Amino acid sequence: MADSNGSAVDTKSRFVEIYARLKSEILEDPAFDYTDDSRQWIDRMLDYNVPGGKLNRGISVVDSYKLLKEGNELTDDEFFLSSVLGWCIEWLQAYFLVLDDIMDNSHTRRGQPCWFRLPKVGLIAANDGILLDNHIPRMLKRHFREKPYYVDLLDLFNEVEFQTASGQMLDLITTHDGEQDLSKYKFPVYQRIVQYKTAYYSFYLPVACALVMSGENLDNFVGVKNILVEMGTYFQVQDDYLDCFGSPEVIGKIGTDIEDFKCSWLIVQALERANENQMKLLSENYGKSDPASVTKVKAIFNDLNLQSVFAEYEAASYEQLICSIEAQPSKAVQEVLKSFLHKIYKRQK
Ligand code: GPP
Ligand code: MG
Ligand code: MG
Ligand code: MG
Repeated sequence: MADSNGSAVDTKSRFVEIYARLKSEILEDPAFDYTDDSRQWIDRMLDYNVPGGKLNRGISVVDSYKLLKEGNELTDDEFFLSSVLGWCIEWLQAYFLVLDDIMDNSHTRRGQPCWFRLPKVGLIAANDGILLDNHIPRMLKRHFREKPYYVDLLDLFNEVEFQTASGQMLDLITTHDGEQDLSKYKFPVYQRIVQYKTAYYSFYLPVACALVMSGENLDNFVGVKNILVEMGTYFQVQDDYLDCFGSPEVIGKIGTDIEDFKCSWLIVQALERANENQMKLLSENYGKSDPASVTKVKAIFNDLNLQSVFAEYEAASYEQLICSIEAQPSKAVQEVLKSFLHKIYKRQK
């Protein structure tokens, strides 16, 4: 798709170039007197964990900011600043993923071993996560300190990070309920987990960054926030679906939701549809790490036709989202939301 600053490919390559500058600013941070070894560690840790994803969240800040300016070309400074905010979200994502992979006992991420799986890393990854998180306010301070909206940005990142960690807590402690009684995994329980652990940081945050940079007051965008939370819920349903039915070579990670006893969208749907015998088999095999149990659970998911249940959910979510988006009064805001939705609709990874 062409835009006022050239093609989407061009936006992506300009966005990617900015990473090197932000990394070197971190490696030259005067607040810490780096040794050669520690500088090398951070350099490698950042390259391994920050830039290798789809970059949808980060680039969405730039795309959204452009759309909010309604066709006016971005100055180099505006492109750079919106990209810094985009990279702050990618840093936040790297921080969450490094820690999430430890908590979920995962093996691969973005087509390579999870960071903590590397022999020389192990639980040093926990501290690397803390450092990734600490880099965010340092980047914000360096580039936004003089802006009238600086405090709003800090507040936004703090609030969203708190909501995500709270959602992650729900994701983790809900498995205790499921272990006691699998039938506790119902849709409203699921919805609450994913709204907090995924939707705020993945969907609301990029658009909110663009709005703040455009001088808007976020209190006036509650309707937009609700739509983005709905979109984020749909995105996590896709993530849960791909955890079981996606191909690891395409999604870059091997699913662990069944082994981890997660309250995932698939188990919630399965429990709504299972007969007595299937229910018994699910109770016996869900949350077990041996491959035979996982195979039995997947067979029930297949027998219950969850692939078509998902296809229907996907189509219905899309329709509903488009309908809510078109009820938004501002055309520019509609475009921001539609462009985000089209990035994820029917995604395979
Ligand atoms: C996605 O869950 C949610 C996160 C990555 C947020 C983690 C938040 C923390 C505070 C650590 P997921 O486990 O389904 O993601 P994935 O499938 O990518 O492992
Ligand atoms: Mg997780
Ligand atoms: Mg995980
Ligand atoms: Mg997942």
